[in-house]
Amino acid sequence: FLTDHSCLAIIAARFSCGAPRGGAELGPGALIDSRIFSVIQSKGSYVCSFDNLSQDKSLGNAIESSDDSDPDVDGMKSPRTVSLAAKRVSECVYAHARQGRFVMTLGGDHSMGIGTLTGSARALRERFGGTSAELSVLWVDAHADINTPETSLSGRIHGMPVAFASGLAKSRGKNVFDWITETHLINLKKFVYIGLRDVDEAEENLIKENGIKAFTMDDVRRQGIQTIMDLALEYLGDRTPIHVSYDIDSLDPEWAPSTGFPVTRGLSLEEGIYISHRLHKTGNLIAMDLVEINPLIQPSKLGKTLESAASVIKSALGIDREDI
Ligand code: B3U
Ligand code: MN
Ligand code: MN
Repeated sequence: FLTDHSCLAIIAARFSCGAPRGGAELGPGALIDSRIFSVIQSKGSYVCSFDNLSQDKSLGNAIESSDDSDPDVDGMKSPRTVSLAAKRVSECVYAHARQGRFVMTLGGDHSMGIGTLTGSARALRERFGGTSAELSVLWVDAHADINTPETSLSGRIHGMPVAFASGLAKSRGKNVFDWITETHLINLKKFVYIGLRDVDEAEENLIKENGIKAFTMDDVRRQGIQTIMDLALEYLGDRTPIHVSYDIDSLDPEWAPSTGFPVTRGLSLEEGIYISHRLHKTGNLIAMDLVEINPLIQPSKLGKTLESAASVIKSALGIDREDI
């Protein structure tokens, strides 16, 4: 898909407004400070560019979400703040992807997935037109993140990105997410989950009703990650650009403790790396998100979490551990 793999656009999405507590906005800085991207530039012969996006203080943040400046809309917490942040991410991803660059977005909470997926989908529509190269999405996560404002029990938008990016969710009140138009939307028929193990009942219904392909952790344990990747890639087809949205909580807390919603029985680091490796081998990977690292949670184990994230990122870029 003519992605210029020598140009790597790194977007630091320093936001936590979609999550119930702060800290995730510090994830991108921690990853960048770990110098992983120096290794990537030297070993992978990539030229990296950096964009920094951060929360607009005037709109408040997750901690002050009941703040008068951004009252709830349809039960959503911090709706305007999240919408504005996601819109900025969307425009930034779009601008790079439109030029054929590989886009790597570092989070930040997963509500930014609204921005990354819509930015990728729009850029591809413009570059290739129609449905000829419609975006495929692999969502690697313990959670399904497909609540709508109506089904969400928390009102937190990091549990809703799949619904907004696919058009399942529409903000009826106050037109908060009105910037999302047809051209931004992903197709749920070209969407696969891997790693699910903490899914709300309403989310399970949405997955069934919409016929979404989902491989849970039980599936991974039963069939093995190799078979799961065979099935996932076969389902998406071999002539399709792929965007992977990688929530670090897909990994077992043993490997990624510094995250807001750790869930036991997750992927081993080896399995997480294997997913990335297989995606790289397709030659069709055009964008990656690595989200939900929270340096304020289990700070003594942040180093381990960052190392795991770096391994997953490097294998997606074709830099294997033997190379380093
Ligand atoms: N499904 C729950 C919990 C949750 C989803 N994603 C995260 N937590 N990280 C919700 O709030 O929608
Ligand atoms: Mn997530
Ligand atoms: Mn998650």
